[in-house]
Amino acid sequence: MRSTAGLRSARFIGGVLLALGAAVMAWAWVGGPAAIGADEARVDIGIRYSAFSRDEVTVRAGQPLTVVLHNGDPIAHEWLVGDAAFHERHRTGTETVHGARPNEVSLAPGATVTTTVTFQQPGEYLYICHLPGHEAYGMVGVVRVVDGP
Ligand SMILES: [Cu+2]
Repeated sequence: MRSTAGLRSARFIGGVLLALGAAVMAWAWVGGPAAIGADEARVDIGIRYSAFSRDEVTVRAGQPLTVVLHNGDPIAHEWLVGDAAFHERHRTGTETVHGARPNEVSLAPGATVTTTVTFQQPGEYLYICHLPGHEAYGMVGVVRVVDGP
């Protein structure tokens, strides 16, 4: 009967919409801020076409932030996070390879590096790739550190 078919089709469309809603919620969860309130926050930051996959992360002061960096480009990049004075030093710096400090990461082509940084003071700390031209191209993001619990 035609009305039954119509009802089935309405149910089917409802099911599709529910699935879409769930997918959007899952996406929003993955793309949302780092889990504030957890003992440790963890985020993935990919690099593709000289761009960070996310340009904002929020954590609480004193909360360790683990960052999994994946360089999907065939060229090297950096992930250097700190305050304004830190970036001024690195803009004119001569250090070519980083890795000894958790807030300074060098990424070879295709490399995945995991680092953990903890900010004790609330504020905004930029992360930038300081290889020549990359900052101007837009390889900049920010860690927003909010007051602890
Ligand atoms: Cu870069």
